[in-house]
Amino acid sequence: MAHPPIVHVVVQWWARLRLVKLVVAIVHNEDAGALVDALLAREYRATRLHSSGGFLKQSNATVMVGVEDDQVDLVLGLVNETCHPRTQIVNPMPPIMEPGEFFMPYPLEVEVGGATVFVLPVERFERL
Ligand code: 2BA
Repeated sequence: MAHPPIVHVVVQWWARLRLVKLVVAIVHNEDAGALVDALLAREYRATRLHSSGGFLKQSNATVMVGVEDDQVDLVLGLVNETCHPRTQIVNPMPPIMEPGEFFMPYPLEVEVGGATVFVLPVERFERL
């Protein structure tokens, strides 16, 4: 069987060695569309997942973007441009009370976002 030319082997090797990161951005539902549009306009590939926050139990969006190392800051810039902080009002859950006890619920103001972002190293990336 013929061996592939050395150039081909080196190119394949280099492709495997390129550093890829996964940017995971948890954003407000209302900002997710603008973020995905901005990413696609610059030809980044992105996946939007429906998620919900553990604390507020409200729906938010998780946007995953696989990019090469040197593109991470550009992606973070787009997240920064499109995702804005908001304040939300939370009604705290009443505690379990004994008979005769009284609880006055005060709504709490919580600041959410712009975005919570994790940048993860990717061991292997394939499009099959
Ligand atoms: P949630 O868990 O629903 O949190 C919404 C907002 O409530 C948070 O905004 C924060 O301001 C507040 N909050 C959360 N946990 C709290 C606590 N134990 N005590 C007081 N306040 C608390 P962000 O920090 O901007 O987070 C927005 C969303 O991002 C979160 O929604 C969650 O879905 C995600 N997230 C934030 N930090 C995370 C982490 N370390 N790991 C995984 N997901 C995270």
